[in-house]
Amino acid sequence: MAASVQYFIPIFKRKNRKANLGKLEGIFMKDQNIINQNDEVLFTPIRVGAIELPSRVIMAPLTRNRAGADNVPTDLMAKYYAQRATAGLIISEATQICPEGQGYSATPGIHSSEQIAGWKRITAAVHAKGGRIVLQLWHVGRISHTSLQPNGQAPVAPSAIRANAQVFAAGGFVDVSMPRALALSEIPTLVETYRQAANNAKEAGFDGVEIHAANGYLLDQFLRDRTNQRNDAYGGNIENRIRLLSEVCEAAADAIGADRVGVRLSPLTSFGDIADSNPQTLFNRVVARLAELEIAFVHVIEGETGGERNPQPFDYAAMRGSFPGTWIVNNGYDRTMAIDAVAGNQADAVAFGRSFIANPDLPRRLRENTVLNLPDPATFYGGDAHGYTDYPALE
Ligand code: 8OZ
Repeated sequence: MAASVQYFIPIFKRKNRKANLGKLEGIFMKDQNIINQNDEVLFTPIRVGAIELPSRVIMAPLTRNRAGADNVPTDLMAKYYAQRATAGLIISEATQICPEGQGYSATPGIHSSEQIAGWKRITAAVHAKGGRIVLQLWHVGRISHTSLQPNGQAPVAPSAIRANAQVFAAGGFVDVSMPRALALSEIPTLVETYRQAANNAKEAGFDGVEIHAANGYLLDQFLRDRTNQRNDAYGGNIENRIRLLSEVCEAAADAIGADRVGVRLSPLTSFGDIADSNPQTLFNRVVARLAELEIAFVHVIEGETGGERNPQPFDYAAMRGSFPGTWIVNNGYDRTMAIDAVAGNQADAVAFGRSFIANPDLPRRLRENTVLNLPDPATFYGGDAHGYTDYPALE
């Protein structure tokens, strides 16, 4: 905290003091809320690899299940993302890199020319509004059902271990299917699929990619010892379990530049029936490897995804180690928590999920400390414009 005050006061002094005081008084009188100088810390610019952000308020990736036929992104999705273009950075909803990577109905892909064309309309709409957007690259691994897989085949995973989890398929929620273990010979093809997806993202006009290695999906399944029981170069010790993520990052970096690649991690989540016997050691090492690869950012979900922030002790500062890139945090942050995290240097930026669903103009609302619309969970997954593009912005 002390460091942040020292950091912020000189900036404050450089500005027109009188104007700032007037602004602060105005906000104070309107909301009966004491605004302190640190509040502006979320609205200082930051460079994330090659991407310049005007603020540290990030839109988290949010699965909304509104893709069209053949998982092509729609014009309604373009409207939704463009409405949120004032985010410092938009991280797109999770997007499958290949048909086998799908685990829920109506999630978009980035593997067909129609999907690339659909995303092009979205990136153009966001850029036209002055925003920035990266694509989250997704392969669900074992979190899928045969009805969502090409030819009704079994989903793939590091090991043939079925998750105690459900996915949303055409008829509603169903238990996931028994996966088959990927053969060693299939792994280079998988890495190439990520490379192609990163190239497709570039072609579609994205500013970069976020590799989804969180929430119990394929790359997370390789990282953790409950789900990865392989005895080849991609399983066993930590170095081997990290290998696939490392190769995927290298391939994406080779395709579009390491300064346009980030990774999302969730060291403590049990989402997707995932677990590891020693997450601290594992994730310290994962981030050290990502630092060697010089990727632009790490985006960490703290605690249980969408739930308990401290389910067990964990040292996030140790996980961050000496990672020199941007550190984005996520999971239930409100305005005060976000300001404290950035001002206290626990994070460079904060990703907001649910509050971005309900508030297309969230950055402005956080800056002015005004009331937030409440999200309606009944319209999160699937449906039409209702609960998607009809949340009001401030006048
Ligand atoms: C909610 C519903 C379906 C998928 C994640 C991609 O948790 C998801 C997801 C979230 O990362």
